[in-house]
Amino acid sequence: MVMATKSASTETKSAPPLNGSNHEVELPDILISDPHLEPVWEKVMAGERLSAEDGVKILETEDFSAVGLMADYAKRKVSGEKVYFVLNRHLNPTNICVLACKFCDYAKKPGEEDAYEMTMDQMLDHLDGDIKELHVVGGHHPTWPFEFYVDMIRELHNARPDVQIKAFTASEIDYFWRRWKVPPEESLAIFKEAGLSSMPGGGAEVFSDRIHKLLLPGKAKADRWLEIHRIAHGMGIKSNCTILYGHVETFRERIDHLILLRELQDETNGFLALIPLEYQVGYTMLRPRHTPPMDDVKMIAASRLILDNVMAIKAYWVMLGEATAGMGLNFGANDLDGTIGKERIAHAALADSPAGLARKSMIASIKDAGRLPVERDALYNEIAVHN
Ligand code: V47
Repeated sequence: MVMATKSASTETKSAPPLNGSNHEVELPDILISDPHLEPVWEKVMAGERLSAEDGVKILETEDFSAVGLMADYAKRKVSGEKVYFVLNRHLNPTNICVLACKFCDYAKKPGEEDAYEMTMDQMLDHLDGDIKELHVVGGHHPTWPFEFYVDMIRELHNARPDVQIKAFTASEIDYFWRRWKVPPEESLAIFKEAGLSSMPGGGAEVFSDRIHKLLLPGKAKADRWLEIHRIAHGMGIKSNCTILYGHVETFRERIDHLILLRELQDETNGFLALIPLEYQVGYTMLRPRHTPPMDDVKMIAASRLILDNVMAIKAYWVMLGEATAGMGLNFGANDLDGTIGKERIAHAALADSPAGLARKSMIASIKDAGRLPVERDALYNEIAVHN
């Protein structure tokens, strides 16, 4: 059953405390040159919820330093000087996909040049070194049976029970229903029993019927994406959430998307992190150029300030590049994601970031931003603080 989502509300109410982590933070003295930001800062100082209109003002302003300081204040209240990272690998088992999303360079049709399907041994090879998290996301394959995915999770888990498996976007879980008639409650229970630990946040794109019609016909819509995460959270499966920005969406559509995520988080408290995904222009070229770095960091700041109930906001270096991601750590982000290994989705769209980073590069980037690197697992349990 598809459940109706509430429309993005603009009401003002207080932000809820975040999982017991409320750091004492001195109020910064912010010199605001854009008068539109003054009421926004008043609300942030008072711990009041921002409205959709406030969010749009943050994206529109040219007063970068004020926005950065506001978001940094909100971030430090949540996690102090800490910036998290995880030793992880991305596993993309196949790029063969029945969908044809207009922003995606990764998906291929069967038999097309560069289409691939990994063997189980190739998948198991991703479990190398001292990784703590395996991120598994792939195409919506036309013929791989549901049982193959269950075996995949079981074998990966049995090979390395110490590695937490974060697998399958809501869009893939929806596809298992559409293709194999396995409802989300059932597929998630089976995957959990086989060793799945949490879910990634992909497939959300932008929660807007206009964008859905334009860019992702046939893919799970907003209501369904949110419903599947609601089900997962109800079963004790934590998840992440994303927004894909920097293509044909409006600022208001971005903020409405964040507010729908905030509403679900109020209900379930099941989201661990938001990852704002910067559109990689690649060959799809919905826009001629990447989002400029200053707009990327404003998007991070807006995410932090609107999503007052989600602990981690990631500066995803794979899509932003290391330099912009480093700046993001001063605009409200408190997570650099992971070491990744061989990532294929952004790199198919010509991302020019390196294929993977080592633990020492993650630590160096976080220290360069003046922050405290904290190594975590997939569920944000702290493993080591690197002073
Ligand atoms: O769902 C596809 C996006 C997502 C492009 O949960 C593109 O921790 C930009 O969701 N430009 C997959 N984005 C990546 C993802 C993710 C990444 C890192 C961490 C987590 C997490 C999740 O990539 C897809 C889609 O939204 N995508 N094509 C593109 N050209």
